[in-house]
Amino acid sequence: MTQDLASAIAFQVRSTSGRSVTASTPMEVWQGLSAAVVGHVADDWQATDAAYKAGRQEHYFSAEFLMGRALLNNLSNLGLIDQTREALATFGIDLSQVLEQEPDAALGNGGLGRLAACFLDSCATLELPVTGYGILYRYGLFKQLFDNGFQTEHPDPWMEEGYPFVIRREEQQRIVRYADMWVRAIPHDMPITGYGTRNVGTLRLWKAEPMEQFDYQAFNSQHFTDAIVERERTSDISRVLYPNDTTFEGKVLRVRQQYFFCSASLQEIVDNYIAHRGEDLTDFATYNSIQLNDTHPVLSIPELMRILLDEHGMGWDAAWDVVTHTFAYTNHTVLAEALEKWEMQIFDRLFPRISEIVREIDRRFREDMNNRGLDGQTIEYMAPVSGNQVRMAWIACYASYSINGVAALHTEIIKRETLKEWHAIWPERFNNKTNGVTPRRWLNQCNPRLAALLTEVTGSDAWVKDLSVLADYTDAVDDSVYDRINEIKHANKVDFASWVAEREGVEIDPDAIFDVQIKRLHEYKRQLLNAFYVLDLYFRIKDEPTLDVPKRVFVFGAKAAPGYIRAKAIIKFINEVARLVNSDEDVNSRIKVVFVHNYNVSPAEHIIPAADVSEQISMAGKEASGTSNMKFMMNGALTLGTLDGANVEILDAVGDENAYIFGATEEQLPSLKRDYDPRWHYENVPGLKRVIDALTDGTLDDNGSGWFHDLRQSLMEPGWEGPDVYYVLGDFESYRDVKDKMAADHADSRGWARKAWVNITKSGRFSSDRTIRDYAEQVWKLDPVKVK
Ligand code: GPW
Repeated sequence: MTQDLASAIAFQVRSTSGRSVTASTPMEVWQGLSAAVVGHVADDWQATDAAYKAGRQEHYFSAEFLMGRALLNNLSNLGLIDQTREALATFGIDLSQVLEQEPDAALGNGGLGRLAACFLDSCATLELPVTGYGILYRYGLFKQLFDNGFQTEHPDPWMEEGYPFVIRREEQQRIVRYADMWVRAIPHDMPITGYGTRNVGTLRLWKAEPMEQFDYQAFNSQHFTDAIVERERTSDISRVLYPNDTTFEGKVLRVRQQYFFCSASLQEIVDNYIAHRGEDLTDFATYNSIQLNDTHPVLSIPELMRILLDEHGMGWDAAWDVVTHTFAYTNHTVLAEALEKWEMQIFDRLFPRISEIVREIDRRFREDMNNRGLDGQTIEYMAPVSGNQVRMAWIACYASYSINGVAALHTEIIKRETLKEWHAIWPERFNNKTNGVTPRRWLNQCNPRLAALLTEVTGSDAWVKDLSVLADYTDAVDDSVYDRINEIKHANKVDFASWVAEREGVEIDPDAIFDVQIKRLHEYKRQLLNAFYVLDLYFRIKDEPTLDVPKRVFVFGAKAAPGYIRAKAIIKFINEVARLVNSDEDVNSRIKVVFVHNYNVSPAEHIIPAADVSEQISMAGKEASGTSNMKFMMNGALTLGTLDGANVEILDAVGDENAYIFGATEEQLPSLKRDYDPRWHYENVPGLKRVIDALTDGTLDDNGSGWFHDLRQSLMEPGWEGPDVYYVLGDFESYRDVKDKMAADHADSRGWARKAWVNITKSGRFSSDRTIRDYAEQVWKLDPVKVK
């Protein structure tokens, strides 16, 4: 078998590189091996596609899929890792070196995009007929570098060297029509393998291309450059991922992108329905359901109306009936700045027919609400169109048969506040689906040492497909397992330390506590609170050089949206704190700070298995769920967090003794903030003044940008929403207390390991398999379809 595999790989590598395997570069080996894997699944993929298309299907519409690397994931799902390692070894090639060649497919910003990727993995593993639809961005999320501590952004042309995991399906192209241009949408399919199944699902990513490769008329005349420019204009649509996370940017190109993938996907889904069941689309929703990943794909609602009305001659009421049984909407945030509102004029200009349909939805909505006896003010507030704005979340709520939040607390908040008017009318539409993450990538693949221990303790690898089995072992192990847990964590930290040394040029001690905060940079996530702790600890050690503090490494990873200056200021601040701490011989043997640049999926796979402490410190009520909290838990890191998002449910699963919770609760905050005075905390909480003053007293240098002065102001001076909107000063003292306590507790290594073990074994609820089963049973009404 190894021989067969070896020759299959050799054949593909030679075809890719035009050289013998041994003379090929590691990148060429990656290319060839990846192509061999696609070849390996081809027949099953085709069979799965045919089987899924014949029955009821779920379609997951998302502007983002943060897939990360594909090769190891596929080898693992297909059970080919050992064979592949041996086959490569016959050529003297090291598999792990080949795996590190692969670029991340970073077609997403953060949690929302990565959630979509975990969901696809679970759907394939559970053999559910689900297809993902999105955009094939030529440039993924920007690459982040630091220049003197400042973030700089660089393009990420992730496919430019060739990417075997997407297959162009030229013949299945559709045309997307805008008032000012028509565009070809070319599907590019990625196979989605599942663990221990022959089902292979599909992620379909659309690429925009001009109708004609060239306008030959112009090409042959003096208008050569015009022809090129026109060509660029259409390709622009799928050129780049917008780098905003939880912030809406009202750019025309962004609406074009959204309409582009919605229209192309719906055309295909409707065509497939007709091919199987004929021209009468009345039963469309019996065979199709569409999950809207936030409001980015909400243009699908008027677009499906248009297709049913204009292209299939349905009446409004019949079409609306189909639409309102097709769509389900997931809300991912309560932040007002994320709510998508488009200017009506943009719709008028790009797609006047969609404008017309949206206005008609609005007219009927108002009439409907009037008949229900709602007052004028409420109707105006809820209306799909108001002033010159189209409100995408309101359209989603009006047209969807299901509306869900992504953690229990978040769902309660949207019912009580964000979407309360909708909940009052349609309470039955609301449901919670707490997020999850795939244990394949986030445990089995990234932490092979822990995976082996789990298999040993439980007697089989069944946990990979059913993480809940681990709960039987929470109390069923002895000290020898806790010792193994500590050995594994230590070995992972040694690996991580060498990765950091090579990638960031910082030496860290594997015996220190690794305390990690990795997520997009946002004020509400409060990386600043963490950095203030570090700076305060630095001052404490300087004050009292004999202070007995456990060794610590503080790890950060975060990208800021390029236009979010306050977030960029926080990055600069953390980098300056790192410079101060790491270069001070009085402290740098005890504490270090590492800011991992260009944080992404594959760095996360190196960082998370080595973490002792998982920082989940958002202001309560602001983080809808969080998903890195779940990844850390699975890998035995203890949560240091607020009662926010899914942290609440993690605490519930592990118990008070096995998590470190601090800070104001969502319930307490309104009254705490009513007469909140950050200056009081600044004056009265020991150490806080010194830390805040360090922003502007010359301790730290912002290189004349004025950014640190602005940071100080945002905390101390009354502003539009008041000073210190995210309660950083208010929560500082309780954060410091709990974090100090946590560090002290780490000294009891068996006690710590026991807590880690509880976290690992109680993480079953946070597998995306559980989440997807809940969606399938409760929202999608979808049964598995086993292909072979
Ligand atoms: F604003 N989330 C995200 F709600 O990563 F659309 N990007 C986004 O644009 C939005 C939400 C949006 C995140 C949430 O912040 C996080 O709490 C949640 O765990 C994640 O979505 C997945 O649900």
